[in-house]
Amino acid sequence: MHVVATAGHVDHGKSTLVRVLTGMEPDRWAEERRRGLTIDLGFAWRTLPSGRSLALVDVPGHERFVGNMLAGIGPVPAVMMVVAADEGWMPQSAEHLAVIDALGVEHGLLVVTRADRADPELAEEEARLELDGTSLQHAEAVAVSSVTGQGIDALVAALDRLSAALPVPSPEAPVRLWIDRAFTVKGLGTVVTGTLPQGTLSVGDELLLGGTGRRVRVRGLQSLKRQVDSVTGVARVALNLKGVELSDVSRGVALVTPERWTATQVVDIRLRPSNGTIGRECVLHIGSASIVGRLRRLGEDIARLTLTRPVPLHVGDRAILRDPGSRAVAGVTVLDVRPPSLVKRGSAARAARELSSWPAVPTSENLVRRHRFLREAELALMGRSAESDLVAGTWLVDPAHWAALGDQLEQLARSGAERDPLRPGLSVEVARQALGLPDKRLVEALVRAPLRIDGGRVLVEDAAPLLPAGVLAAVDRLRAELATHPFRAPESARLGELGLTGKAVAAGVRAGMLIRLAEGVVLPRETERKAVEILAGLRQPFTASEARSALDTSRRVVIPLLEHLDELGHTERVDAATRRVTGRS
Ligand SMILES: Nc1nc2c(ncn2[C@@H]2O[C@H](COP(=O)(O)OP(=O)(O)OP(=O)(O)O)[C@@H](O)[C@H]2O)c(=O)[nH]1
Ligand SMILES: [Mg+2]
Repeated sequence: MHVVATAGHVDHGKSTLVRVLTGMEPDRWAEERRRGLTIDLGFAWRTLPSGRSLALVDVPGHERFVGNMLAGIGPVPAVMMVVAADEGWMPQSAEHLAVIDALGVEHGLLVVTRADRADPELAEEEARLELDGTSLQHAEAVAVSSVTGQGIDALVAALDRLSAALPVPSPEAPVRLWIDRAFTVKGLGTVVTGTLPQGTLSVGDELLLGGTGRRVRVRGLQSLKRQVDSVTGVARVALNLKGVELSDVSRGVALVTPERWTATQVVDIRLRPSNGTIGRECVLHIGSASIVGRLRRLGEDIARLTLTRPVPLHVGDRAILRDPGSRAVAGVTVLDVRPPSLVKRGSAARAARELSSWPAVPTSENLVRRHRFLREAELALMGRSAESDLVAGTWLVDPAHWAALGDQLEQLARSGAERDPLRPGLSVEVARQALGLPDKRLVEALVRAPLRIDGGRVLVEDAAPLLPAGVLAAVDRLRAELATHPFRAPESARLGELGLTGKAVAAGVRAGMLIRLAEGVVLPRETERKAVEILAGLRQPFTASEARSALDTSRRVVIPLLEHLDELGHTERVDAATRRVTGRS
C-alpha cells in the first residue's frame, strides 16, 4: 500500500479531489460538511490500475488548522501539492510547501485543480517557480477539474507512477506508529489509527506506549477497513488495543517496538535554514506529534532541544521545528537522542564543533566516538546497529580512546607495582574507576601483553611476579623485625628463623621485594629508597663511617649497601674515602 497526503491552500479543492479519486468522503464531521471546510484529517483509499492500493490523507488548508495539517503530513512519505487554477499560489500553499521541504519529502505531484475555472497553465508555472529548489522540485504536474473530470485519469496514472517509484521500507524495521485518531468501538474497546511508515505490525504484538513505557497488546488489526493478521508499512492501520483506556491514547502518542527506541526529552539536532526566525520557545513536530520545546543554539546550525515530554526518537529522525509566533519552520535532523550534559566550561562549543562535522545522517561510529562507550543494545535504542567490532561481549568503543586507555592501564599497573611491591598492580575495580570505564569487563578486555590479570588484579608481566604465601609471610616478618632499626640486617641464623632461607631469599629478590647485599645480608627492597633519603641529608661527600652512624647500622651492612647503591647509580665515589648522593634516583 502507498499513502499520500494532500497539501495546499484552503478551498483549493483537496477534499473534492479525494472524493473524486476514491468515491469516499474525507470530511468526516458534520461541521466540516456544513462549512465546506476541512478541519481535521480525512482518510480515503482506492485501488490503482496497477493493482496497488493507495490511501489518501486529506489535510485542512485553513491557517487555523495548521497543527492538524502537520499531524497528517508528518508520517507520510509522499504528497499531492494542490493549487487552484483560478487562485494560484497562496499563503498556505507556501506554508505547506515549507513543511514538506523541511521534512525532506521528495515524492509528490503538483496538482492544479479547478482547471474548468481558469487556464491551469499560469498557476502551474507560478507553482513550478515556488517548487524550484525545494524537495518537491521534480514533482510531476497534472491539471484537473473535479467538476468536469478533466485530467482525472491522467492524475490516476501519475499517482500509479508515483507509487511505483516510492522506496519500499524495511518490514523488519522497528515500529513507530504515530496515532492520529483514537476512539472506542462498542464491544471492542479502544481503537487507534495511524500511518505505519515502516516495519510490521501483527495481532498479538506487544508495543510500548511511547514516552510512558507502558506495554500494550494488539488485539485486532485492520487496514483499509479489512481485518488482517499482519501488515507492513507503508500502510494505514487501525489497532484494537488491549488494556488501554481511551484517555491513555490520543493524537501524537506513538506506539513503538519495545527496546528499539529512546524515549527522550533532550536531543541534539541539526537545523536547516528556516523561512523566518525560530525563537527559543518552539514546537517540535514529528509524525503526528507536536511537543513544546526550548531551543538552545550551540553553533551555526547545531542546537540542543529540551522537550516538555519524552518522545520515542532515533538518531537520523527528520522533524520540523516551528515557531508558533512567526509561523517559521525549519527542518531538523536528530543527531543525538542521549546527549551528554553541557555543564563543563567550553563543552557547548566543543559539542557544536563535533556535531557539525557529522554527516547528514549520523553513523554508529559518530555516536560511539561521542559517547566513547556504548552497549550494542543502547546503540539499537538510538536507531543504529553495530558496524565495528564489539569489545567485552556487548560494548562498542571508540578505537582511539581504547588505545589510549590501554596505555593508561599499563602505566597504572606499573606505578602500582612500584608503590607496593608486596601487592603489585591494581585491582580491576580500582582500574575501572581510574579509567572511568562503565563496566569491569572493559578493564578485562583492555588487558593485553605485558599486562595480565591474576587474582582480580591487573599486573605487569615483566614486573614482580606474585610470591608464594610462605615467602610473603617471611618478608613481612623481616619488615616487622626491622621496624625500629630498618638497616640492622639480621644475622644469618636469625634470617633462617624468620624463614628466609636461601631459596626464599632468591624468590624474594626475583620478585623485587628483597635485596641481597652479601652472603647473609638481606634487607627489604624499600630500604634502598630510605637509605638514599637519609644519605642525601648528610653533608656531601660523606664517609662510610658517617653513613654507618646515619643509618644506624654496622659495617657488615653499610659497606655492601653503599656498593649496592653505587651500582644503582644512587651514590658515587668521590675519592677512596668518600661518596656523594647523585640525585639521579
Ligand atoms: N469548479 C470547480 N470547483 C471545485 C473544484 N474542486 C473543488 N471545487 C470547489 O471548491 C470549493 C473547495 O473545495 P474543497 O475540496 O473543500 O477544498 P479544500 O482544499 O479541501 O479546502 P480545505 O479542506 O478547507 O482546505 C468547493 O466549493 C468545491 O466544490 C473543481 O475542480 N472545479
Ligand atoms: Mg478539504
